[in-house]
Amino acid sequence: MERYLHPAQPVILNSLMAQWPATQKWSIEFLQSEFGHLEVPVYSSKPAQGKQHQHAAEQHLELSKYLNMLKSGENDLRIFFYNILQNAPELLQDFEYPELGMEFFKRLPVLFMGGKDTRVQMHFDIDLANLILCHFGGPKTVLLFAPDQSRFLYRVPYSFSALHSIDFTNPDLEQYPALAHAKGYVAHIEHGQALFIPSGFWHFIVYEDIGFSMTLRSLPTDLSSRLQLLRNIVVTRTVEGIMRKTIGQRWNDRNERLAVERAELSI
Ligand SMILES: O=C(O)CCC(=O)C(=O)O
Repeated sequence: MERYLHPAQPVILNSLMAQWPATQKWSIEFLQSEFGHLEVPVYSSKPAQGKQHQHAAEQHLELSKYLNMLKSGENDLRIFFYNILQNAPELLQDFEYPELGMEFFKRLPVLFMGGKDTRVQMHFDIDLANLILCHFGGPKTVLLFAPDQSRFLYRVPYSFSALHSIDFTNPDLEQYPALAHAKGYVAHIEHGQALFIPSGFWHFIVYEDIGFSMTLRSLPTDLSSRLQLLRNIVVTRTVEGIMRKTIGQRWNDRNERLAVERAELSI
C-alpha cells in the first residue's frame, strides 16, 4: 500500500498468483475443452464509424471456434470484459482475491483474450478502478502512462481513448509531436504474473502470442475520483452516445480534430 497503491506506482507482482490453482490449470487448451461451448461476444479493434456504438460486439460465436481462429492467426477480434462470475462461475474456485489493502469489486472479475499481435488501443478505464491484471498464456507487453500524461497522449474528447490512428509501438513523432513528451512505463508480463495498474492509468497492450488475462478491480474510494467516475458514466458517456447517434461521423471528426489541437497546445 505504501510503495505502490498510495503513490500510484505500477508494479509486476511475481508471486501473487503462485498458489492459485488457476496458475497451473488455466490455459487455452483448458478453456477450449471445458468452456468451448460458451457463446462469447468478440470485438474488433477498428474504430467505430458514423453512428455505430463505440463498444459494439462484432459477432457472437462459440469460444472453441474463436480459439481455433486465434490459432490460425486471427489478430483483430478479441474478447473484452467477459464477466466470468456471470458466464463461467466454476472458474471462481481457481483463484482468490488477494489481500493487498484494496477492496475488490467482486461482481466484476472479467476476462480479456486475443491472438498473436493483437493490440488494445491506448485507453483508461471509465470506472477509474485500481486494476490487478492476472495473466495466462503467451506474453503481453503493456505500455502505461499516469493520468498526468493525458495532455500528451492525444486523448479524444468524450472518450477514454487516445487517437486510434497512433501506432504506439512505433509512434510517428512528426505527425504526433506531443507524444515525445510523454513519460511512461513498459511492462512485459508472462503466464503467472500479475500487473498492478493504478487508478486512471492509460494502458496500451500488445499480445505477443495467444493469451488471456483476468482483471480484478477495486473501485476508487476518494471523493474526487468517485465524482469523476460518476461524471464519466453519467455525463461524458451519455453526451457521447447522444451526439454520435444524432450527428454521427461529423461528431467523430470534430473530436479527433480537437484531440490533435489540444495535444499540440500542451507543448
Ligand atoms: O488485456 C487486455 O486485452 C485489456 C485489458 C484492459 O484493458 C483492462 O484490464 O482494463
